[in-house]
Amino acid sequence: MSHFDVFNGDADGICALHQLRLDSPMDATLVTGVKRDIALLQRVAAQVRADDTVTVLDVSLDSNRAALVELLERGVRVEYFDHHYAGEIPTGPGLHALIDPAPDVCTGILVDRHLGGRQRIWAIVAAFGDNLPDAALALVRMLPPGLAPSAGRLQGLRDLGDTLAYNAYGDTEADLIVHPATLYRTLSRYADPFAFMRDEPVYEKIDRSRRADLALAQAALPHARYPGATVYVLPDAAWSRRVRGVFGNELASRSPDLAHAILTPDDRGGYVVSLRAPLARPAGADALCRRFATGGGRRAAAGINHLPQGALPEFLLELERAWP
Ligand SMILES: [Mn+2]
Repeated sequence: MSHFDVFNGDADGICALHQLRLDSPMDATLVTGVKRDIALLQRVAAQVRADDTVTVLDVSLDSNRAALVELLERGVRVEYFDHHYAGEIPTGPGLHALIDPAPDVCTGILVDRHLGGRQRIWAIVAAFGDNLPDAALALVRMLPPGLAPSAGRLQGLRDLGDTLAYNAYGDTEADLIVHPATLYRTLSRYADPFAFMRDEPVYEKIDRSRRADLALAQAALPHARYPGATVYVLPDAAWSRRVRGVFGNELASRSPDLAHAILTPDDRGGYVVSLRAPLARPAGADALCRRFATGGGRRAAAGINHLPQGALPEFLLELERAWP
């Protein structure tokens, strides 16, 4: 009998699993990848046998439905924690699902609920990493008085969440600073997040790369400027693919009245597009991206997985029209 831990490679996925395994250690095969790679369960389905068990964390059930149903039909027991869109949850004795798509919840918080807060410090890191600072602070207030962190240590937990989150950005595993399974294995030796930050060079390594990537992006010149939107086309490089989203966030907070599009070349001669609506009017990004075949996302932040080279003029036109 074997166990499989299947988890999103971002801060939330890693910290959710870390809480579970601090609480009940288990030898497991790790299955993870870049943040965008959410179809993880199908990767493992062929290896799993009927008497095996699987834990799935922080990837949409809807995106893993076929593999999940197949495992359940084979009698595999699956434990599933997630906060993304799930659709209808399969029924059956083999599935234990804790799923809550509320906007102030992340998977680390769901695991915190499941464990009655026994590893709460890591749920706080998860919430910071998933960009839910209010939820993180709510968890901090639930800590016993003696364990409440100082302002400096609180900032440390926030930095740790941001740093773990940054490591999962990229289009393929080759773009990542450290493979998320390696990062998890290193982190898993530490119950204390401050000891991890102090003693593990990998923390400093990711942090340094994040700063260097951002500095390179900040030195880039816009490809186009419109009254209501700015467009960047970053070079075909791993740092571009890592920094795309974080750079978009930074531009948005610097110029809250402008929409921002960040494009990076993809391996099919087109572009991956990350689009942010103006912070001051955070809507319309999803509608614009959905006009293209591989577009989707949320109202404030959306993307196009593959914008063909020939469709770039049309994209720029739509952008100019959406935010005149
Ligand atoms: Mn998450």
